Amino acid sequence: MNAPLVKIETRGRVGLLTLDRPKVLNALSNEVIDELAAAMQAFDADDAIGAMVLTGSEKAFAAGADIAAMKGWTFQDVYTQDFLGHNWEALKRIRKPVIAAVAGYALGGGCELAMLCDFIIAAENARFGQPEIKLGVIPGYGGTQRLPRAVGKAKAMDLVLTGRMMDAAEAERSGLVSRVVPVERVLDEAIEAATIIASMSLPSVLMAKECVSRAYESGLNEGLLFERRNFHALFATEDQKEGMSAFTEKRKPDFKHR
Ligand code: CO8
Repeated sequence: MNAPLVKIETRGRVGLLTLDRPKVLNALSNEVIDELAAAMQAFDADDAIGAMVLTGSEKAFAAGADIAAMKGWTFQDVYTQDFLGHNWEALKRIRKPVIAAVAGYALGGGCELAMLCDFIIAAENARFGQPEIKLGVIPGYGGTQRLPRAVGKAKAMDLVLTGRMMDAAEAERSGLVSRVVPVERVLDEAIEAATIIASMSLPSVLMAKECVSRAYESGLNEGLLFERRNFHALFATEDQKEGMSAFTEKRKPDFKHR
């Protein structure tokens, strides 16, 4: 049996997933994405888990799709096997929040994988880029779509057309990442954030994620209506009663996640 490509652990109510192909800087093959999707789906279905963290190594979150594997493929191969299709779509359907803890390179598919997460906490040594143009192709899983939504058209065009990398400071200034911390802090920072999220009422966490995601996928009026209906729906939960009672009684809420 082959060694696992993704390390799967838990830290309290947090599911921790670590890409583990150090020799090729965590290059993403179909097998990696299959393993990742299966692990995330299992955490998504696990009542003991409230949020997830996805990380790589200090040198590389992921240096992109596996170029050695892709080199000889033809249109027929990638189209008929639906490369970047079903298994990446499975990642998109994960309902619990996923934080990317990015140190080192997040390039090509690696940058796209980080952007697929709900937010990115970066180490000071992080480098983001979409260098596919240098290989004679273009980004294949959201680089031309999620990047402009995150950083605006000008910077996205710059990165996608020149293939240059941006450092963590530029990524934070541009809105791609939510926080930048020293490299030795990045995983703990992400686990602490995920632990806070996992301590909140699960129905409100799921709805908050769904609503913020909707901001990227719909017009303002539809998004506002979607938000209001979800807000109304949360008044049907036990945790809304508990959260508001705890506030008025000046104690910590004891959420039951229902
Ligand atoms: N695929 C396969 N192997 C890789 C990749 C990769 N993307 N990146 C690095 N490696 C391998 C190298 O070949 C090398 O192997 P070996 O030791 O056997 O020669 C090893 O990792 C270490 O790499 P380097 O020696 O190059 O390390 P450096 O520190 O000198 O350079 C870089 C680090 C700058 C990250 C450099 O490795 C690099 O430029 N890598 C390629 C980056 C890239 O072009 N990424 C985009 C790939 S295309 C893509 O992602 C399409 C997206 C589609 C959606 C997602 C699909 C999964």
